[in-house]
Amino acid sequence: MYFYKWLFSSNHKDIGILYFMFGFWSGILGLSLSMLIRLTLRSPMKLFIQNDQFYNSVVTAHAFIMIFFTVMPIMIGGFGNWLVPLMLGAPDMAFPRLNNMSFWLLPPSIILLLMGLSKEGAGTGWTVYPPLSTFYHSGISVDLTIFSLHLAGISSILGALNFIVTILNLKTKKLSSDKTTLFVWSVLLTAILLLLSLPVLAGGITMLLTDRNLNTSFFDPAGGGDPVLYQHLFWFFGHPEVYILILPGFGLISHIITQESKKETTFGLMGMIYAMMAIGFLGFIVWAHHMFTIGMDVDTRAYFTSATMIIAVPTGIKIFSWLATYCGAKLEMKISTMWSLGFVFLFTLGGLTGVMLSNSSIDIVLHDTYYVVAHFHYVLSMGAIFAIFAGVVHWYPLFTGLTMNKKWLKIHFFIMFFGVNLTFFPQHFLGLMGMPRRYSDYPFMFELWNKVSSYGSVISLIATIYFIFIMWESMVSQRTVISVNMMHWSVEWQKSTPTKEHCFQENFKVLKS
Ligand code: HAS
Ligand code: CU
Repeated sequence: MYFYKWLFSSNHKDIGILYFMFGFWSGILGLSLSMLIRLTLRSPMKLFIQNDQFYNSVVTAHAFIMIFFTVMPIMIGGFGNWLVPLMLGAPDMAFPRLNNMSFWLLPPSIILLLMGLSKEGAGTGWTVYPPLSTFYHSGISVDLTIFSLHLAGISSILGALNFIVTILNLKTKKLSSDKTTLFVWSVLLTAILLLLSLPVLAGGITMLLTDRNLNTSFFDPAGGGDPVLYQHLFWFFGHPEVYILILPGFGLISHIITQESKKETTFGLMGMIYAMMAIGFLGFIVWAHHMFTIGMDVDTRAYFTSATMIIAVPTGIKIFSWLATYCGAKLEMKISTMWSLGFVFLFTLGGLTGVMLSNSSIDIVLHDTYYVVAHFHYVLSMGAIFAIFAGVVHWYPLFTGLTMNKKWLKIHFFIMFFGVNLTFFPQHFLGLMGMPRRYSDYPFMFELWNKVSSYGSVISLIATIYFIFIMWESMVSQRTVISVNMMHWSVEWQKSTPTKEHCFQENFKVLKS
């Protein structure tokens, strides 16, 4: 039965498609929540969401949905499942049924999250710091959110195990480590990061759960605990998490840039691999740059500042290697070229503001302001999401057997580029003016840039609707072409997309007529 095919599938391509559809759906949900935020902030005096607890819960849900249910499923679940076995020459993932389970843990997880939102709401931010998340949230929303994270965490850990085993064991004999493609490397390193960081989050939120329900006091000074312990546990996960969100994107961009510049590999292939390893390693020893305001002693601040700044070196190696890959190539402004160049430019902007924030003394001023919000949206909305768009437009024909209208895609790119920059660039100014994050109201002096930002978000919304239209059009316009092709034409059309079998046993021989 059709329904069974999707429910019980152990085919990496089908599961990849499921991840894409799930991630896309959640992305629209996350986008909708962001529109509620921007509608509220378009002017002072809370003219849209008037309940502060609800406003904060929307912010929290927006972050969780975008991180755990959009970027991670699409990049690792979607692109990872689709491309890793193909790039390894493996028949499928090492544990195909575990792969199915990784995916199907996500829908219950997001349902728990949304149940939390529909009660009194977890107005804690995605960091879920106590005591706000303990004493000041007495309902069940925070518990539901914790359970949601448990499930999403198990899903990711199982997926990570699967990718590590697949990559280490299932590659064809000839693939030495320098022949293993950069996307596969990026997924391997991401999986290791996931495996080492998620259990720490799981521990932290489980301790929070017992503090809330079983009278422990890990994070309560009245019982000998310390709320700062939670922050350490959270950020020991949280900082590697931001590289989990971007490393697979780095992998995608490397492939696209290599192909679009018509070269065999990126410039400095080994440098790229070592840079990703260095980013992954350094990502584990910089976590307290999120906690400069807790009252840290000066030596610790000096250490975390310097360690954080070092990450600019391997990241810079990647940026300049991408540019060097493009160097000398005859650039055709194809649509995936545009997204990849957009990625390199805007991710760099976001990275540079990160280096600003890594200065502990500057961060005392900028922490919890919109400057931080601008920083992470440049690396996420314009880094991770641009990488996803680059990958989607690049591999859409492979994944679906369809092609999208190239001219429209170009227009979409420009609308989106304009929209996200209009949304997030002014937030740097708001941050420098001192506007704090996670409030639904603000003084009138912040009105102008908030208005501009809200208009920008509407432009990004229009771009997204336009993209949905382009995808829809690709499906309806090519349905007849495909059926004609399938009857008469070349051999690839005789297979459905994705192919029913796990993989071809041997390459097809295409006979020229
Ligand atoms: Fe970040 C907060 C520092 C990369 C995501 N980051 C966040 C948050 C998120 C996030 C989500 O040190 C908010 C969390 C929350 O809810 O509170 N971040 C950095 C640094 C880097 C960085 C140094 N972040 C990312 C990536 C993310 C991400 C990637 C997701 C995809 N970030 C911070 C800090 C905070 C922070 C503070 C805490 C702020 C606070 O107060 O809360 C680096 O990995 C960036 C490296 C990239 C570059 C660009 C390319 C490099 C070139 C080489 C030359 C550059 C040099 C630097 C030599 C640097 C081109 C020159 C420096 C100049 C300033 C000109
Ligand atoms: Cu960080």
